[in-house]
Amino acid sequence: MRLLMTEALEAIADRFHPRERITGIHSLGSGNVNETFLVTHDGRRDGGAFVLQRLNKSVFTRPDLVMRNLVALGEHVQRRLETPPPELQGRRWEVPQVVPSRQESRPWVEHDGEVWRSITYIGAATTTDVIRDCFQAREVGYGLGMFHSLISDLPADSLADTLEDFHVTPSYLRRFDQVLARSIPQNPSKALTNALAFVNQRREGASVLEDAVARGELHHRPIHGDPKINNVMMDEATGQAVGLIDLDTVKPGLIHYDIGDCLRSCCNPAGEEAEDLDGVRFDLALAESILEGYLSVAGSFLSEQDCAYLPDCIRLIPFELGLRFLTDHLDGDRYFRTNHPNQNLHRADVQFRLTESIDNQMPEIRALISRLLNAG
Ligand code: GN1
Ligand code: MG
Repeated sequence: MRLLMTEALEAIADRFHPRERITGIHSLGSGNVNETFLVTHDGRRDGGAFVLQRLNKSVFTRPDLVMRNLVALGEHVQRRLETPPPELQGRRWEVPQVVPSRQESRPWVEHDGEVWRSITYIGAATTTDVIRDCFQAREVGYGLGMFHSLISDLPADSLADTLEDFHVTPSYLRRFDQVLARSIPQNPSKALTNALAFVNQRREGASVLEDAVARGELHHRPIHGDPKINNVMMDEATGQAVGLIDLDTVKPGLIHYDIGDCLRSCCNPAGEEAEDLDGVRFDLALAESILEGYLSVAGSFLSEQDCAYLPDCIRLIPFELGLRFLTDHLDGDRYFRTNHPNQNLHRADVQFRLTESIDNQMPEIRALISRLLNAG
């Protein structure tokens, strides 16, 4: 963690905790959208640390609604935990809570036109960018299942839609077409030519989940929206999942978006920023452990139709993320933060390689899912 005690950051942190008691401000995590810091202090409140975040206002255009969702979610899950579900027996489960600002009545502060908020830090737990083994994979699956279970009775209409068309693949495709039409690349590189061709070969299947929603086969429920591997906190001592973080995208959607996103991020052992594309692959054994963990908690609330679309979401969500990265590359890297010019193109290539690997294993993936569902 990099230490970053600038005057501006200290002044913002002071709006949540007296600055004379703050002992350090470090950058935290590797998010592509918001900017995140860990503030440590010598007080006992919040266990000596809290998370400070600058919300990306061009992505989250209504920070007030993001914060309202966070508060509603936190209150709901706290209530549910008063009578913990049997699957939580003997385990720890934590929910990041909004930390109020010291002076304002609203739970965020503005500084130089930017929106900052603070949430509690889950101590004695860590995240990882690349999965270690099947035990950890099972725990990630359990974590997502527990999260879905705890929010399954939060009425979907009590959550605002803070990111319209998030994970609606046909909308990303429309946007891709618009961006491409106005910025047709001159002398495209081989990588770009291949990526564009990849999208065109697969555009037909992009509406599989939304078509199922339109036919009434799948229904929206509260979801996490971004359950990638490094958003699942693991207990430092036991290695068990203890909670999901990064809750800004919690809103109504399909649980399939979450399952697809979790698998695409965990089952590629080379990671999202893999340098060597040849190392990118979809690992079936990890997928099995994640799904096993997920179904051990969530199996009981999946309908037959929900189950029928599981293989589709596993194939779709990596394609969708690749498409989002590629569109942003063509659009001048305005959405996903980058450190070098072709980073979003390379990220797209990684997701497209993963999609190919999934495609090549579709019969095995279908067989695996039927086996797990029949066992449950
Ligand atoms: C973004 O900011 P971060 O890294 O938590 C994105 C996700 C992508 C992810 C890929 C709001 O999440 O949808 O899957 O990058 N979040 C948003 O790393 O677009
Ligand atoms: Mg996120």
